[in-house]
Amino acid sequence: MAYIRLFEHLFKGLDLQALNQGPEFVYVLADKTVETGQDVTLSCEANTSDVTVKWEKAGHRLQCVEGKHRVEKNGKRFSLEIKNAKQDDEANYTITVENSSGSASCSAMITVELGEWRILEKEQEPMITALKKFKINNEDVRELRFLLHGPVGAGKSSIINTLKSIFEGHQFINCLAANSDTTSGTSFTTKYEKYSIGSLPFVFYDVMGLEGDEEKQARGVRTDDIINAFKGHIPDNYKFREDIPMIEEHRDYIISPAINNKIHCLVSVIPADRLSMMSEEVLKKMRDIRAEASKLGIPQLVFMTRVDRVCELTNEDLRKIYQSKKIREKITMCSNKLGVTENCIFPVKNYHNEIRSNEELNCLALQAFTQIVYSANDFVKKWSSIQKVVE
Ligand SMILES: Nc1nc2c(ncn2[C@@H]2O[C@H](COP(=O)(O)OP(=O)(O)O)[C@@H](O)[C@H]2O)c(=O)[nH]1
Ligand SMILES: [Mg+2]
Repeated sequence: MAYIRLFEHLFKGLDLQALNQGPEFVYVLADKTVETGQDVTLSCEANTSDVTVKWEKAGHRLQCVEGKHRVEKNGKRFSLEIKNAKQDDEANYTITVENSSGSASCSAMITVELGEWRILEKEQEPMITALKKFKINNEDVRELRFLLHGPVGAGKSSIINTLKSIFEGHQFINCLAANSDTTSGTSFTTKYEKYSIGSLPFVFYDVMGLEGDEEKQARGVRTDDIINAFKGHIPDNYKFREDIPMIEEHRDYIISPAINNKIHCLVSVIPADRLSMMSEEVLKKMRDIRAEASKLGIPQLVFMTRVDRVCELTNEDLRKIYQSKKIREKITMCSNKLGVTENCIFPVKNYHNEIRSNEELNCLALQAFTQIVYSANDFVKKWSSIQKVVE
């Protein structure tokens, strides 16, 4: 009995179990998400303090930087503090505690979210009011004309639905948009049809989608027809033909188009969730069309749709869209594939299964819409000054 007491006395303060079996964690590290610039601490607790501690970042020994990392050991508790988190602090961190009887490890992921990289307007009313009051800077122009262009199923018709829903006060879900299941093969739109937005002086044309694979190569509106549409040679309701372009000899060809017949802004529509799968054929056709628009001085912007399908953060809360790394990456990818600067790319989410009006969704669409309205207006303004010089 006396021996046992002596033994207990000698090893007082030490955890016998840990000595025999090696250390174990009582609390493990937890994953943390932090905004850029914030401090973050990972901590855990073992069943003994008699250990040496090693921290690793992404499988390599952590190089502690002064003022950046602080490693602490306080009895059985261990922590790693990272100050002023930056993108390159995002990693999996592992702690290993070790003594002569063995070792134990646990890991956690630190995710560093981007700060807001663009501002999402919070209120729709000021934008709606400004657009309702909007006056075109060229008295010869009755309405600003936008051409929506992009692959089948990109969400071109849905953009029109979304804007109509905002300005006409009720939902236009699926009255123009195709069902998701039917968008893989054919396009819904073949006519050069004009869509108005309430009684505003803005109209959209939604041209038949592009198809890229070998068999369907001929599908979609011909590039020469789209260029003729830019220039104002194509009349409303003209039914595009895949085999024959609209030519001067055609009875409906507008020979001397006025500014009112022309397209004032090209909107390329790209589905965020299909961007990486888009064929080089389709992308080339889109780039060619953009190059033609550039020659004619037509402003061009990109609406990147279906953003809710590529980012869970955005899907759950659209207000976080401009903090999303995934959306940012898609914008960069889109910029590289189309050769457009990132600030010309606007992510949008369309109404597709929502029943009620949604202010965040509207704000995102209105910001993008406002941008194309101002770009188109600049184009017609420039046109009117060119006309004056000619006269
Ligand atoms: N989840 C989601 N679905 C969308 C969005 N925009 C369009 N869609 C759906 O995508 C499909 C194709 O859209 P549609 O407007 O017909 O494409 P279009 O061929 O370019 O006119 C339809 O089922 C739409 O409901 C969006 O922002 N999010
Ligand atoms: Mg359509």
